[in-house]
Amino acid sequence: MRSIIVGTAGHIDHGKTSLVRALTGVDADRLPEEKRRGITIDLGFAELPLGDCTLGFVDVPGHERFVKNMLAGAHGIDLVALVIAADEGVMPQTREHFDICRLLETRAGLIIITKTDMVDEELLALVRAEAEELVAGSFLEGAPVVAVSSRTGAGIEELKTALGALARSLPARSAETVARLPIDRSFTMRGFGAVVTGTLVAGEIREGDEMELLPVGSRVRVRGLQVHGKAVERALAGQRTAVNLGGIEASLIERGMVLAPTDRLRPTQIMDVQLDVLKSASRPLRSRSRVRVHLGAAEVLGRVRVLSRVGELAPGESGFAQLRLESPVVALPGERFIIRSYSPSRTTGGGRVLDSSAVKHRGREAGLMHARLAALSEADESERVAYFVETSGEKGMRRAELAARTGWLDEVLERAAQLAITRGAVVDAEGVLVSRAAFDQLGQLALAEVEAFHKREPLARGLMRETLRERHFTHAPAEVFRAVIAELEKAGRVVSEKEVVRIASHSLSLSAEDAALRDGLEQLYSRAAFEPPTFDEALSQIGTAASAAGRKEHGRKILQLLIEAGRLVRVQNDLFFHCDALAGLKARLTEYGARHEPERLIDVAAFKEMAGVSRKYAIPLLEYFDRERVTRRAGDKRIIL
Ligand SMILES: Nc1nc2c(ncn2[C@@H]2O[C@H](COP(=O)(O)OP(=O)(O)OP(=O)(O)O)[C@@H](O)[C@H]2O)c(=O)[nH]1
Ligand SMILES: [Mg+2]
Repeated sequence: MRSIIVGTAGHIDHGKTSLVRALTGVDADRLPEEKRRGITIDLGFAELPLGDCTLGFVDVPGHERFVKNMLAGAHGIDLVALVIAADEGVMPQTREHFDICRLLETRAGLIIITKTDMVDEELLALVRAEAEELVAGSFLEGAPVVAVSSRTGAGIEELKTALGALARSLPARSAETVARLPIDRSFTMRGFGAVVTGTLVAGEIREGDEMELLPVGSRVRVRGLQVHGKAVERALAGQRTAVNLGGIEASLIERGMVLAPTDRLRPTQIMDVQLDVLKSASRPLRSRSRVRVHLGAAEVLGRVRVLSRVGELAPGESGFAQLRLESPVVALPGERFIIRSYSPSRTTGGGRVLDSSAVKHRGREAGLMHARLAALSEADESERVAYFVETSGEKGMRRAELAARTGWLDEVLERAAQLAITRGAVVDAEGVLVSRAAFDQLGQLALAEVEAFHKREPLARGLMRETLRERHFTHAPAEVFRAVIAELEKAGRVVSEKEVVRIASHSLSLSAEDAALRDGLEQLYSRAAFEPPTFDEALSQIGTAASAAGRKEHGRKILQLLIEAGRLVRVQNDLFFHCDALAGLKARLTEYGARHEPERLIDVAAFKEMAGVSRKYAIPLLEYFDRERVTRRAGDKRIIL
């Protein structure tokens, strides 16, 4: 069964509540004060089954002081019933409510002329003409105009038929975003605890669901659900829904809070928007002016920053702006909102959220931001992904952050992300999305750094990965670093070996002199076996001019080459052994172990004798073998592993 939400709209006393009663039999004025004063103060609710669909009515107050309450209900409606009393015609809140519906982009509706029993045909025709003039050029142009009297019942049946036809002609709500219930009422029900109500604007809620109450972030449990006054197991998008919540007290819940899936959405205070100022606004909307922002069922104060050179939007103008709110709200791109002046409260405009999690823009960025937001406002899903990912620069954006930023369901997000990747705007760096531009920029920097390193250190094998990461990737997550290097490697630009990265074409071309030095050193250590010289001794034995500091430095680099190639092994600071000597010793250790089963123990004395080394070398060698997991210390002995 389809649920359609119908919101009333119109001037005070024009017969909205009476009409809802004539249609549904329900008096939507439930507060004692409303009954006493004969006016609607806060939202009222009623429903009307109409064949294959149910209309959920949200009855709003017409009084100009309660427009804020009207707004808490108007955001989620599918159809507007614009009520105009035949005896008064179009009045200020007729216009204001109608403006609000236009700004909220209410999809459809109809005009209902009430109190027909109080006027003659001629006056009725006049009001009808006035109504048609009001809506000319808007979404209500050509909409049905139905004349009724709630007192006599005249026209009520025709109205039901018209409502049914409209309801059936409405396209289904888009199902791209996660569940959101902006709360318009909360109260305690004896024996049940906290109950909240609202129009479920997207997704579905099931009994037993764990949910999050935003912006406070409290975890709550759905203990029970009602739709149109009946207990149900799940509520669907577009339904007036009452939720019995466990895990929270009603006194902590306020109108405007949003019930959403846990860990999915994040509250925000700065957003970039597209803004339309009403033609009827009394003055331009200036940057820094304080306004009331109505978004979902919430009302928050904030300041506008118009993103244009003049810094203001004249009545009737549209543009881009940033809203900086004084308290956090839940907002998603595409959501509509209303702006009212701070004092006196008048509806001055409204618009659409483009980026709900923006950063403050500096004044001189206004022009650039204007252009970027103009593009964003026209962007498809994949382009929006590209935009959001780009705003996070080299930090990139994880799927969870993108989900919070868009409100999209996983499959929608993945589809958009894949398209952005295919189109080449975004790179998937091991799960972190980065803009192609930021990714390539990092690649260029890395390449330049490695090239510069080779120039500086022609004898080194390559630049340490860690050094490279610290230089250029401090703001990027590890995934991005690895992906950048991997891509450079795949493209054949660099080779990444263990701890170092080198340019693919880089090869060590030693001069004849250096090669001789290298070979000399290796032979020396090979011959010395377990009586290795210190490095200084080695250099002087080969007969280089080791006294010159520069030569010594150079010699160290050649030594490093031998170490990197695995020919020499640094066992302790200035203690090097030839790899063959160590391999031989390791073989003898293993053999010794086999001869001493099952304990496989060896003490320092036995080791000294076996290796034929002094104590000076025995301990560092054993510690080296410990590190290499050839032996393990056990008291003052070693187990041969
Ligand atoms: N004669 C006549 N009176 C009506 C009709 N509809 C409403 N009224 C009267 O008009 C007055 C206001 O009606 P409501 O239904 O409370 O008007 P409303 O638009 O809900 O008012 P607010 O919610 O305060 O904006 C009441 O005294 C109703 O009895 C009608 O069709 N004919
Ligand atoms: Mg009323």
